[in-house]
Amino acid sequence: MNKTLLVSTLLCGSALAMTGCQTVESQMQTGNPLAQPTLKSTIQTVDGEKKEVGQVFLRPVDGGVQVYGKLTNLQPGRTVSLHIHETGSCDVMGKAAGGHFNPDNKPHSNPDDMNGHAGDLPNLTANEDGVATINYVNKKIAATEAGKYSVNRLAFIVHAGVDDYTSQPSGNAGDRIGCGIIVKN
Ligand SMILES: [Cu+2]
Ligand SMILES: [Zn+2]
Repeated sequence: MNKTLLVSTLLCGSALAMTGCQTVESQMQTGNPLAQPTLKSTIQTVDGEKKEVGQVFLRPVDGGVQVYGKLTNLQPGRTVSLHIHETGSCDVMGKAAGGHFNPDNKPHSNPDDMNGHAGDLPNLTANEDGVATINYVNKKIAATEAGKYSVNRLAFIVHAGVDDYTSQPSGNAGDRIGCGIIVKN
């Protein structure tokens, strides 16, 4: 930790120095490419094997949360869907993760629709190596440790099929094939 950051952090505890505290926080909110992810998830198959099939990170950026990482071990060219589900459990072949994260009681929709589930995310297509990358700014969640929109301790679910962004309650996305609990980085 450099000296400036250390000083700012120490000042955060003082009511007389809130400006210094906000400076550190606002640095994290500006999309600074050096800002570290605050949350992460290791995606595993939902079968007993629990093979690692992806890594996804989350960090606050301007206007939302950057969700970025990759899924691996997919059939080349295959399109799968990914959501944030409301319960941080991968038990019962991923079913224990429940429905899509939906703190404002909205319908399932296109991830860019502000009137849709907070946990909705874009479909991902695997390249010739079976790797699908995600790099998406979700404007409806928080990468904070707690709070109404925090996704800490929730779960990513990978589905075998394509999300049609329309069918209720979950886009007719098919079987759950991967799952990862979201934890503090
Ligand atoms: Cu899902
Ligand atoms: Zn949804």
